[in-house]
Amino acid sequence: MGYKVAVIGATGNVGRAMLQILADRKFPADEVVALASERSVGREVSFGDKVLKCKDLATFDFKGCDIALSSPGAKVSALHSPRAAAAGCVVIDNTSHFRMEPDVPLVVPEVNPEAIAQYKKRGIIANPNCSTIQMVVALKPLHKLGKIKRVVVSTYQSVSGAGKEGMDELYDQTKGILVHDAIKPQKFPKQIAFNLIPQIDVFMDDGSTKEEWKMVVETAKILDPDISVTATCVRVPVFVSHSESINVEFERPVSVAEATKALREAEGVVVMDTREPGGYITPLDTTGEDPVYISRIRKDPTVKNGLNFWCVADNLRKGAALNAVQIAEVLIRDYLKK
Ligand code: 11C
Repeated sequence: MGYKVAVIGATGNVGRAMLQILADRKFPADEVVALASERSVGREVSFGDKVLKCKDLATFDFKGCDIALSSPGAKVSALHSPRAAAAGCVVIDNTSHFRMEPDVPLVVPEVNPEAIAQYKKRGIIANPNCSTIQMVVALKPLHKLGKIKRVVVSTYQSVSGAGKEGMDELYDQTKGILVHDAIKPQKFPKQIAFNLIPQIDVFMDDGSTKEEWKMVVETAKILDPDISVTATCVRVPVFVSHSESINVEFERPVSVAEATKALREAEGVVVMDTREPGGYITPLDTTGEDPVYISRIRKDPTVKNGLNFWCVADNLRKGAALNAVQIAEVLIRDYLKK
């Protein structure tokens, strides 16, 4: 007997990727239900070679559902994830709403799979922010190697992180500018086509943005609260995949060779680093791919034990949908056996 799985927010960028990944990885589901807001009821979404018609999230009864993969937006999740959990369905929630609640585990399976056990407290497991996920997958093997003290990260985040509207805005603005028909920014605070924007999410009191704050506090919760993280998050005119320039300071010296070996051997990581033109990863190369890719590993001679590297991953897959499905796979393997 297989599982009954609900995908909440099934028409969004991440919801559609969740359905595709469940099908691709042959998740042992007897039934998959696509749920969306009232206005999308009846809309068709693909699940492998099948087509599912979206049902209304607001009236859906989660009784009998084993797992929900939820990516509908933070406010909707705040309402429906606890409702699903109360009906006995374990929710893997991709929104920011529950991530920092102490009794909700925040999980990246390659980094802290043991935290999944805490799902019993609330029936909810939080999926981290995309820019955090790819960074901690890369940091984990390095932290094991030389105990990381401090991380300085700058991100180059694709517009798909802002949903389908973000992708439409980049496409329409680019086309509009090329035909001399300027299209005003709506989703983003400034023009994104042929530009970049040093703001993702709202501003916090200290001048950082909420996206930057998420990278700091989520890394502490998932990996190690003793690592200091400082982040600058930037939106770039790329459709899919987030890139990050990461500077790491270790407690002890770590050579480029040691770091490269540890990264090559790490689960979920691919190193592509030949130090010649084109011998590195770019966002276009990783779109539709599962691993976190690492390039440009080199010494930072300006601090005592420093290394720099470049990290790229598909934000809709490892940064969201794939990570959620991987959590579900651990959940059924270790906790919800049938
Ligand atoms: C972006 N990282 O690229 C954001 C999207 O907290 O789940 C994901 C927001 C979140 O805009």
